[in-house]
Formats: sequence, structure tokens, C-alpha cells
Amino acid sequence: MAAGILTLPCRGNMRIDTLTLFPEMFSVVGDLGVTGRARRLGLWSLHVWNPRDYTHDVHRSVDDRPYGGGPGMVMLAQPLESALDDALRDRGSDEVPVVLMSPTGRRFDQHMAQELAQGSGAVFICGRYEGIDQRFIDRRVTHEVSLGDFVLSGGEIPAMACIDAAVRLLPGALNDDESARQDSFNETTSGLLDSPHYTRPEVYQGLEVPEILRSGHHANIAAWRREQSLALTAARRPDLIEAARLAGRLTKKDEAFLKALKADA
Ligand code: 9WO
Repeated sequence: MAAGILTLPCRGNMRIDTLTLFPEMFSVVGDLGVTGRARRLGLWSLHVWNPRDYTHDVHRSVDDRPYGGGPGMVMLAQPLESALDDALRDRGSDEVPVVLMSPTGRRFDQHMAQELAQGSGAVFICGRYEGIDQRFIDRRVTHEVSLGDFVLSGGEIPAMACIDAAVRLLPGALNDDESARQDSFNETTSGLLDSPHYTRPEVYQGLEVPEILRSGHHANIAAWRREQSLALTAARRPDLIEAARLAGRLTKKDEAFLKALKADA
């Protein structure tokens, strides 16, 4: 076999486009931390488009008053549509999800992050003011995605959350340590909440690190962490226990521990 052929660094081909009135916000995900490093490695690219650059009036208006009355302003369809046209032209394809971040959308989860990471990217539409003219949504948006039941002042932060969740899953995005953590998350705690973490000092403000974590008994530590995960998940997110059970991810030992937990309560 030709040496090295299989170990050539894989150039990423995930491209993210965003439409936003606040382009500077995306320097957070584009420049900092894991996502910034991944972008500098060429694993993904970020293209930011400002609808204000696609206005034709002297005031460069991107919003206007709502038909029917009511408070606040509504984003004009035309600057968004022109910006989206430019983004799609620059991508060289319109076969891409056009995602609107909105509380009325489908709830974002880890599975959606994986799908985004496996594809060629997405165009995120970030609304401001009271909302966006519905005719733009009807004509151009293919997916509406929500982070949860709350209202923000714009879609940028939710879009960055989705981008972060997907980019860290790209092969090569995490360093060796981070990847090992990710692997062990997939194998041992998948679908359950993580067990608590401790670092130095051994005693902080009178609070000790649990003895077992200092014991060096790796099997006991793994068992303790599993039990912590199960207990925390049962207390805070019983729905995730049921989902793990249905997916066959709970062992007989897990079930015995959960039964003992319930008896204690
Ligand atoms: C706001 C809104 C409130 C109640 C029901 C439906 C709604 N849609 C929107 C909306 O699309 N708003 C635009 C984006 C303009 C105002 C700021 N925006 C926004 C997005 N606020 N909050 C979000 C959001 C997105 C994803 N997950 C949680 C919140």
C-alpha cells in the first residue's frame, strides 16, 4: 500500500454561512477555542453576510413597521433574500439547509449536531427585532430550529450554539485528550448525564475530593462514575434513564443500582 495515503490530513468541507445584522458576533465561534482552531486547520469555513449590505435606500433600512400594528419592527424580506442569493451563489449550490433559529422550530439536540457535522454545512438565518416577514420564511427557509422555550433578542447566539455543537464533532477538531473524552462519553455515558469532576487541590474550602478518585483503582473509579451518572440522571432527567433503557444501554448492574436507589428514596 502506498505509504501515507490513508493518513493524509482530511480537508474538511463543511461550510457555514450566516445572515446577520451583527457579523462581529461570529468572531466568537470563528476565532476562539476549539471551533476557532478547527477553522484555522481548514476543517470548516465561515462566511458571514449582512442584509444591510443588500439594501437600496439611503437609510439602508433592514426593518419596517408591522402590518396590522403592534410594537416593534419586522425584518424586511428583500435584504434577507438578496443576501441569501449571494451566499448560495458563493457556495456554488442551493442544495443546502437554510436554517432559521426560532422558538417555534424543532428542538435542537445531539443527533441534529451529528447530522450537521456529517453534511456540507448550512445557511443560518439570524432574526432581530420582533421577527422576520413571513414571506421570506415561506419562500426560502427549509428548517426551523429552536434551542428551547425562551425568547432572545436575536438568532445569533442559538446559531453559534448549533455551529459549536457540530464543529467539535468534525474529525480532527478535538485534540487527543478531548477526543479520548469524547470516545469515553460515547461508550460509557452516552445518553446519561456526566459524573462530577474534581481537580487539585485535594481539599478546597474544607471540601475533599471523593476518596475513591484518589485511590488509583481504575475499575472502582469507573464503577463509581457510572453510579454517579445513573444517580444524577435519575434525579434530574428521569426521561433520559427511560431513553437509555429503551435503547438497551443499561446493564443488569445499572438496573440493580437504580432499583436500590429507588428503595432508598
Ligand atoms: C420569536 C418568537 C417568540 C415567540 C414565538 C415565536 C417566535 N419567533 C421568534 C423569532 O423568530 N424571532 C426572531 C429571532 C427575531 C427576534 C429574535 N429572535 C429570536 C430567536 N429570539 N429567540 C430566538 C431563539 C432561537 C432559538 N432558540 C431559542 C430562541
